[in-house]
Amino acid sequence: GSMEPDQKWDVMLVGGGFGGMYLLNKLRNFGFDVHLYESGSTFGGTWFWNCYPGARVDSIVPTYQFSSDETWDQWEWSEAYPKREELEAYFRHVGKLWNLYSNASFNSRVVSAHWDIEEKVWVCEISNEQENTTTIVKSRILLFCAGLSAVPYKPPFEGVDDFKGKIYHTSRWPREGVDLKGKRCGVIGTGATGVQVIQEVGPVASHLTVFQRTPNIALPMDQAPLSKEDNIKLKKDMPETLELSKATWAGFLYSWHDKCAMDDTPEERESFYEKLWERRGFGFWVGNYKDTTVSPEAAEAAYQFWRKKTAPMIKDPYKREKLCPEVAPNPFGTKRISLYRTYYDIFNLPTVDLIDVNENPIHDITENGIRLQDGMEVELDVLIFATGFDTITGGLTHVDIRGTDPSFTLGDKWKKGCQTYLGMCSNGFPNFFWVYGPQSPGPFSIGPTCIEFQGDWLTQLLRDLRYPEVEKKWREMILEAGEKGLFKYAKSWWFGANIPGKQRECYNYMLGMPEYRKKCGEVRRNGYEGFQLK
Ligand code: NA7
Repeated sequence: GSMEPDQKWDVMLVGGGFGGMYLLNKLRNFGFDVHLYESGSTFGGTWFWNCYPGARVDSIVPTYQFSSDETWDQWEWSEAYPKREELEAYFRHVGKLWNLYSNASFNSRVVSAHWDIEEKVWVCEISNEQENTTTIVKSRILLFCAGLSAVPYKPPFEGVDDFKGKIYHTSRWPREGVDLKGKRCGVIGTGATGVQVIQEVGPVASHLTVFQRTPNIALPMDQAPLSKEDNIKLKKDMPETLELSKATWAGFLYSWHDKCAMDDTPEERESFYEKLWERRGFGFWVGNYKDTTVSPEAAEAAYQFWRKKTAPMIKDPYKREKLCPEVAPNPFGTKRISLYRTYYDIFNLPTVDLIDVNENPIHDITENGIRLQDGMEVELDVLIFATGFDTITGGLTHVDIRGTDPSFTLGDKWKKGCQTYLGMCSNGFPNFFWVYGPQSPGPFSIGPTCIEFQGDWLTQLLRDLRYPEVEKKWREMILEAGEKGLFKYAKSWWFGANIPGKQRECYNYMLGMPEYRKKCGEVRRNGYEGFQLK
């Protein structure tokens, strides 16, 4: 898209993932002059940036897509949990279908947004890092769709600059790929990303050292190829799928079980766990006993079952105890669970080591690799940071956003605690909103489910702001009355006909003074109905 300096929009969207794409389509359909800015070079958001090997979605296909039929009607998924590459193709498909490219600017990072009190607009500075240019854009409404994982986190280890090999953060992986064959690799971090990248790097690297702080309580992924017939069935079931995902706690196709864990006998519990385990996927998490993340006994029972299933996969007793410790690292289910395919098998490879950085912390990074507290040096060619993000708030707090009081940013306001209303806006930042962010159910939801709900809600709000309901009704009544009789046929200034180019419509209340007196009286008696008294 083109980008004129000093462009002024009704609504400016920041971020081109699910949120930005959904809102661009929706707001444009309602006649808003809307434009989207994305720092990546195409749509996809998190799926554009996170192009490390093995990146794939952990939410099962029918729930992880836009809900409107035209988007899935012409689209086929090849797997229940598609790869990043397939998701990127999906975003291309939707971008074309909704014709979004003409209202989007790529390689455009919003670095600051300042509210102009006089003009009542957001003045935003947009930087194009490729071309090293900066543009100023104004917008009445600013709507952030930067997601939960916009700002990568790299722990500040000493000596990073001394390292002679290559360092990559998973979420800023080179798009052209990296050849890891025969390389000595190190991965720091075993979150959702760590699990996926370790599965890919393990078999390829000449040696892989995993630096683990907290073991991931990973569940087996119910991955499956999807045939043409499967796709037809998925489409046929979409109405029920959508209804179900709207009804569950976080948009998953599972609900918590209606019993508490200790309501069952140990045998009943065992057989319930077995059934959940059979289904694979997140069932053993969000389909578990309803008190799993509430009662310590329930959490412990689920953890020990998980451990019993998982531990036998790992041959080496040291690695086994590190990956599935006897004592749960956190209450079961209270930290992001991942879905694995080969994660535990990878640790059976003779070329894969595990280091517990609680026992032996990373001291610093040297020119050859990582030096641990006890002096041991792990030599590496490639060091991979799978250390996550300034999750949830980072996408908002790392941008210089200043509202009615320019002396502080949104990030400053939230330093001592996040303050929002409905998890979509924050006082002192007028005409500023976001989707899929702090203090909403977003961080523990399937993205599209939360995004579409918030996107619809905000669109309605913006429409109501533009034309308050009472004005809409008043206008309808005026025009309807104007249609009656012969007045509408005359070229009169009652109908705006005397000024070339002026909107031709009735500008007069045609029902007469007595009716008008009555109406205004009613409004007053009803507490000035339709006014917002301050
Ligand atoms: P996560 O889930 O934040 O995982 C980051 C990992 O990095 C995690 O294992 C951390 O250990 C580890 N970490 C972070 N700092 C350090 C230091 N200093 N030393 C050692 N290890 C460290 O990020 P992901 O990218 O995996 O997942 C991102 C989410 O975004 C994912 O859940 C998706 O749903 C969307 P810790 O567990 O904190 O002990």
